[in-house]
Amino acid sequence: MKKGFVFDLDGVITDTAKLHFIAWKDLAAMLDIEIDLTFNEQLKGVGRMDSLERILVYGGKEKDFSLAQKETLAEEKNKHYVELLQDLTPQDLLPGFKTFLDSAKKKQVPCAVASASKNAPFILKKLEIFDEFDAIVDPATLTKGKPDPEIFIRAAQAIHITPEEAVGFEDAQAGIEGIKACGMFAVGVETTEPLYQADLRVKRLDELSVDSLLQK
Ligand code: GL1
Ligand code: MG
Repeated sequence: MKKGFVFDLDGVITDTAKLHFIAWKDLAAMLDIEIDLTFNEQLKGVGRMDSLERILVYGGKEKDFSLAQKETLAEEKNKHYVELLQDLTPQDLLPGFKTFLDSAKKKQVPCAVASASKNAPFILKKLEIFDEFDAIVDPATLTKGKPDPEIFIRAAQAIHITPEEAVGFEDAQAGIEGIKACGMFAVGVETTEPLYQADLRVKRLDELSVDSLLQK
């Protein structure tokens, strides 16, 4: 029996994965590195500095910048990303998410957010669902990023359940791996690429019934 839900944000709650891609693609272009959607799959679920490192390695420029320069580049990407977020409204919730969340809340299922994004609280406020969550893990307090399970373990703790009692929702392969590594039940929200190891795969969350998930 499951007792609580743990959601990734970008690509599960809202389609900000697409905005991250725009901001990273522009930053990479400035450095003469071209990234495409296939490469972007490797950035999904990966935090800001690690994403930048992966882009630099991909472009063969990992040794070209000091830490301070890399921090400036990451800040620049974030500035652009935050600009792209300004127009976000509840209309930008992914289809089916709100219906599913409302149903979970009605049944008093505790819900947490496990996102590597430092912008998660801001985005949830823009989407007008910040108050619906019982916990939001602060990624600044983590020692390891996805696919390490740390963020999912912390999310379960924050809603006072064990990982085995939780269902995790992810659109990134790294996220599914983290969910499975701590014994959670994994729901893969698939857009383009197939997600391996997911216990269930859906296109949108309202394909699922809260009751049947709680019985997993
Ligand atoms: C960071 C990365 C993004 C994305 C998210 C996780 O977000 O920069 O590209 O991978 O983590 O979905 P942020 O910059 O908002 O902390
Ligand atoms: Mg995601």
